[in-house]
Order: sequence, then structure tokens, then C-alpha cells
Amino acid sequence: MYNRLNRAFLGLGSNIGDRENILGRAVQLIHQVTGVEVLQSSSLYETDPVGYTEQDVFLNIAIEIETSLPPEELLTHMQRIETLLGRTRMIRWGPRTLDIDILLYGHEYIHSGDLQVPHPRMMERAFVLVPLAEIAPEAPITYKEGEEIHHTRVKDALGGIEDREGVRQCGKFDWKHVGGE
Ligand code: GSY
Repeated sequence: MYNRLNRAFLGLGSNIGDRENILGRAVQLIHQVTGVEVLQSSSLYETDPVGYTEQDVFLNIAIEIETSLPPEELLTHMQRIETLLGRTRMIRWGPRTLDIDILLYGHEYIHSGDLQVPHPRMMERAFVLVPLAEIAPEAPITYKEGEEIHHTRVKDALGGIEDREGVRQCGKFDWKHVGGE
């Protein structure tokens, strides 16, 4: 089933260190994974922290990839890249060098072990939906409420979010040319 190519969307965030550089290196490393091609990135967004608010502002982006990897294998690579770029996370919801979330994987709804796709909190997070809507407003989201499966699109999920003030577009993100050592 996963031998064919699948479209997936990833959310990346950083609020420690040289955030733009870290995001650039992360996208380049993602592009280097065998079986993954980065197709496009959103602009850069500076975003107020959500959850634990006593921390620095984040930079967030969303990227679109094409991949022949199954979702579990994709997750393993993303965790490896987080570690490689020095992810440190002392507090749950707290500051981190790099966070990579699998937001969407084709039309799939996956709840197994470590992996939940669509990302379970993406529907309420402007810092995820605003960058994602920039590159994929029509992308389908399958989600569950109680026992019922629902379908929506990124632009409609974003329409349901009232407070987008904490998410500010702050420039194009040329990931191929950002991220030197
Ligand atoms: O889940 C991603 C980590 N994270 C973020 C983030 O990436 N951006 C913002 N603005 N707030 C966040 N809170 C958490 S946890």
C-alpha cells in the first residue's frame, strides 16, 4: 500500500537558538531522506507560544512532501532529525530546538502507538493551520469526534479559528539556501 507515492504535510517549529537556521537545516535533512522529496514550504511565521506561555516566541512553517515511506517509518526519520539538531525539551509543551509533527498523510486517519494522524491538536492551533492553509487550503482532514469520522478541509478548519493574532507572517522561507553550520 505504501509503495506508491503519498502526499504528506509536516509542521515544524523552533523557539531555541538560531530558529530560522535550524528550520532550514531540518528541511534539508528531510529532503535528504531516501523516499522523501520536499515539494514546497510555507513562509516563515513568528508565533506566540501556545500551551506553556512563559517561553520565547516560535518560528513555525508547514511543508509538503511526497513520500514512499509508510507513516511509522516517516515518524522514525523525523524523530532522528529532531535529535540530530539537538532537540532539548525539559518541560512538556515547553521550549524546544526543533519539533516536527506529521500533520496529514494523504487521506489517512491513523491512531496507533506513537502515531496520530491527522495531528490531534492541529484543528485548534492557528500556528499549524495558518502556514498549512498558505500551501494547501484544499487538503483534506479526516478527524474523529466521539465515534464519528468527519471530513473537512484545511481552509475550513482555519475558518473555525477566531484568534489568529498570535501568528505573524515574517518573510519567505528559502529552505534550500538557509541553514549553514
Ligand atoms: O507542537 C509544537 C510545539 N509547540 C508550539 C509551536 O510550535 N508554536 C507555538 N506557537 N506554540 C507551541 N506550543 C508548542 S507545545
